[in-house]
Amino acid sequence: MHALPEQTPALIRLRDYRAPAWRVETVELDFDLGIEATELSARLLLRRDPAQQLPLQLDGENLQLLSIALDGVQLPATAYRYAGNVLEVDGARDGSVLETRVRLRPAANTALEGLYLSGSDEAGFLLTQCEAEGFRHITFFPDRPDVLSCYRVTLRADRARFPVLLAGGNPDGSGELEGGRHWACFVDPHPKPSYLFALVAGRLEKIERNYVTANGRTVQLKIWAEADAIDRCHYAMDALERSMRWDERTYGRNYDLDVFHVVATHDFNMGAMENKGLNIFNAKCLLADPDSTTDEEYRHVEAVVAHEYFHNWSGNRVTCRDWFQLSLKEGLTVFREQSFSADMNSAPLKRIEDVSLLRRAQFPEDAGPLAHPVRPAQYSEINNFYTATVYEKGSELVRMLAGALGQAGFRRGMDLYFERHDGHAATLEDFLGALGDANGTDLTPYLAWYGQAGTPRLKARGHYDAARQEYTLTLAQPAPGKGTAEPRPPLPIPVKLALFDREGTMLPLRLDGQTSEPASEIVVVLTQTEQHFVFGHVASSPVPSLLRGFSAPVILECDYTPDELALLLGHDPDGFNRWEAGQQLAVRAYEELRDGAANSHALDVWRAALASLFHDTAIDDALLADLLTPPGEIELAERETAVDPQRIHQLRQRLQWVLAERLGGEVLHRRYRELAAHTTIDMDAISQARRRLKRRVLELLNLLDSASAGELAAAQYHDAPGMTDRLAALTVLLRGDAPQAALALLDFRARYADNALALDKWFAVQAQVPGERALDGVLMLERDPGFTLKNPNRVQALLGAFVRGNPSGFHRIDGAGYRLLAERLVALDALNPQVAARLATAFNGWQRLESQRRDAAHAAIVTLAARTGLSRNLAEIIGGVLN
Ligand code: 0A1
Ligand code: ZN
Repeated sequence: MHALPEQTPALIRLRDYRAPAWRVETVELDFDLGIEATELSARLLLRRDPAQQLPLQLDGENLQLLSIALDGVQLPATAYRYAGNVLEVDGARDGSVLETRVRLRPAANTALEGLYLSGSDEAGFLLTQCEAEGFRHITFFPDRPDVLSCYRVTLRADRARFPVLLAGGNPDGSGELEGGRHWACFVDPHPKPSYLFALVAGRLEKIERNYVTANGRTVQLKIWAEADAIDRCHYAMDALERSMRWDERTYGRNYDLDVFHVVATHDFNMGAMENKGLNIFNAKCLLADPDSTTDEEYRHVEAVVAHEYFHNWSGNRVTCRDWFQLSLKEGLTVFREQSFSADMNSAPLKRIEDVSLLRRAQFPEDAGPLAHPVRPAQYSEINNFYTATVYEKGSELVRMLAGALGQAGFRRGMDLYFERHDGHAATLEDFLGALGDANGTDLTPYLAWYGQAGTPRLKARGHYDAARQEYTLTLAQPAPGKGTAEPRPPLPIPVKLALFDREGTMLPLRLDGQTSEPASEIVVVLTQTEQHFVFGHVASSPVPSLLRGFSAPVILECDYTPDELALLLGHDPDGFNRWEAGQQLAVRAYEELRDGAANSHALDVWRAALASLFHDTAIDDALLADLLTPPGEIELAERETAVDPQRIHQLRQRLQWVLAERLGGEVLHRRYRELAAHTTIDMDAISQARRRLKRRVLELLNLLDSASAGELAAAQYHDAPGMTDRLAALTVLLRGDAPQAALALLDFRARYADNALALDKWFAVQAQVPGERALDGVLMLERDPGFTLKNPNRVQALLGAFVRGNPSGFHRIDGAGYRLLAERLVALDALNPQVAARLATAFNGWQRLESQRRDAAHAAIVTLAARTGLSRNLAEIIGGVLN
């Protein structure tokens, strides 16, 4: 029915997996580094699987082959063929040594995959990105994660141009060469897949610290950045040390090399990369200082540093058999990071943040044409599968497993997993097998979660029998298999729950047939389509608090009354569920506004409950800020069928206005003044929480009285001791269309003229101004000298913020937003297919738009799909969204 992209690329399928016919035992790489041209020799010791009589085939993309020798003999052109990104070599045996020499062009590599240049020809540095399939852009190799090899890497370069030479592993000598050149050698004793190879070369500064591991190894920690950024690396160093200690304490995992390098670059397609011994970070996930980094970004830096470090075990020591198992390392590592961040900061706030992200990014992905299981069954371009589903939903699955085993049981399971699979490439079955075996339990029912797309629904219904003093909770998952070709088994859904009486007191829980002491919170696991759970000795009709801490990644449907939700919002000691009750209540209030309901009971209950919490001195400022924030526009859109993002924006604004009005201008002003009186630049939890609440109060005031909020914001902007307060004030000025906004924008632009990461916030905040006018702003900002399509962070800051972070601006009824995106994708795809493909996922969900927008979006996508020469990355996404 729809025009599909010209080239429908070949699909790789999980069920076609075969063990490698050829392995590489050792790799010796010898680089002659240069910006315009780099040459390298690779010496591979080959091992043949005797069971497979296949010719030697190596991956290689865009490589200029200079010479090739097998077992010391130069090969004639008739003895090998290089076509279709595969090099086939005749005559190789088990134990053969293959030597190739190739030439690369790093400065011309705009895709930022393989070996490339970060920064300018004169001042920039060279680096590599190999996950997922970048190594084949560097040399000929069986570039698949189940080929593990020991690496020895020698780097040679001009000393003045490349004073710093780094590769993964331990240093193994360095010295001078003729003509002002020098060399350095690195040996990695741990076998690793090619995607974990990395090198960095150029002019970089470092900060360093010694670290002694729990098992007594002294490790040199070195963080490298360009000279103007090195002072912003100290926070990351502290975060790294905290991560290392935490992994020792929590999982008994020690670091395993003598040196750990971390490098910051401004040119990076993703957040960061866990290369063995040489992590490489997008500067925005590593650099931090109070003047240019918000509190939220500080937390993000800590989280990403931890994530990459934790990969050393979950990903590097135990890696993935194939890319279908990506969540084996990513879901697990996200889970480990989330637990770490919860321990370092506030656990309920972290959970709220993570579940919000899941709902904002993963639920829509799982509900649209790009939906895929946590373990996909097929792909065309693996780089398109670094998704919220693989990462965030993957983490939720690990969280369920950890919950099922309990803390000690999960640790036992993880110990066994690491012990069994250390130095090997594993599967999700291996993971569940180890966790289960260590605990004498069978976790295979959870495999079903990995194989199906879509967010499951969980229906909950309560019935109270006063005569028997019994409360029956009925849980159901709508008939699995409906609408799908193959019948699906029901999923195990762990539901953590508590019961409250109508005064808000938690009740002791006595589950039918259970003999142990009553607890105030228990987990029941729904394993069938429908089950009843009966609780005895319940004196009065209770209010259930379900799915506490978001114990399973499902959409809960429960017909709470607004008063029941208000009771949980007011009393649930589980901070997450308290917030969750408030979110559900806010949705009810929103729906009353939307439907013009005669009865505004939910709205009244919601604002009354929040008004009373606003004066509750026991509540944490940051939690209060979150309670005062209704679900975002993307989440609200998920619940509708003919989506009109502009109307959703207006209704949500109205909802917040109603809340602000109930709290009252006087009260909001007073609270703002109290919070502002404590303005500091400190990073402790209380100071951060104050800033968060101050921002929320100012935003609410802005809805009520934009003139006086504008004055407060202008003052806050100019007096701000740090970025959190400054950016919050700028945002409020722009949203309220305040007369002071223009000056503040000019000031910000000038103040951060030399700080790309801070300038990105200047782009993003303008791209996110709601409504029709945002698009003209984006067109103007594209002409700013600071903007370029060549840098992924700039693209994300301006175009990404617009298409993804500004629904009412992007979804213009005239379709101009869609046409702009389609045009930019064409230009971007020619430079960087990975970044183009990621941006293109903003078209996801177009089918659910109201008809005029849907037609306009469809037309833009079809025009794009009809273009020839799209990358495999972009073609797969565009083909996917049209489905
Ligand atoms: N493994 C990294 C993510 C990553 C994936 C691909 C990249 O280049 C295309 C870079 C990084 C992580 O999870 O942190
Ligand atoms: Zn990762």
